Amino acid sequence: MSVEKAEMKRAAGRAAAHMVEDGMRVGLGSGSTARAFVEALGERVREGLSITAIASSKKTAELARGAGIRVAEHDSPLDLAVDGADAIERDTLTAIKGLGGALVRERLIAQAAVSFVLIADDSKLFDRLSDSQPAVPIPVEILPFGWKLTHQRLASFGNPVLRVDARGEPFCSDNGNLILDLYGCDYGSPDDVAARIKAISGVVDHGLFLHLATVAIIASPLGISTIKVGGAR
Ligand code: A5P
Repeated sequence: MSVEKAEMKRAAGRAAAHMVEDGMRVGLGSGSTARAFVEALGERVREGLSITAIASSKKTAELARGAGIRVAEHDSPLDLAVDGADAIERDTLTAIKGLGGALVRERLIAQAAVSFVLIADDSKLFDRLSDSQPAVPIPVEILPFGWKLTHQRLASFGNPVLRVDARGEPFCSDNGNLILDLYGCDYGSPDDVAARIKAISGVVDHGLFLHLATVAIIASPLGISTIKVGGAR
């Protein structure tokens, strides 16, 4: 990652950390931009902010505890959740998430939050989600049981590729599942595609995050901009 990109992620993380208020229950995303948020939030906690956090991955939970943030079970609604994204559509704030492999818990957290905020550098922002193709696949978490059959069913949407880890072994999510990265999906109507993918037995969840984010904090070399659903700034 370039120094400039890392600084943009830190700027977005800091801006989101300033949205957190005393006493809040806060959802923590996963990935490098969410990490910047957790680090900035940790600084505020060390300065006296009192919050309870819910982490979307084992890695984020470890990072948060290390930063001095209290991490609890996900058992009640959240005031705010902050997470990164792989692609964000400017007007709708529809996002593709899950290249880090934490999409199931990320959605469980986003859905429980009164306000779900996306943070990203400007390379993640697209006028239309389809403009992010073919670079950004839709990650789909699936059960290991019968996975080849699930793979076959998903092939009617595009080209599903089994994700592997650094050793070339099938990637295993925090939930013990596999991930298929769906390339070349034609999702003219993302709602329809999302519903049809979710309806396949064996699919646990997919990375299309629709109608969840209310605000996106986008960092560019020029600074921070805040985008609301509908494109308002
Ligand atoms: C994790 O599963 C993902 O949803 C991440 O939020 C997403 O991949 C963005 O990650 P970066 O902030 O590292 O680009």
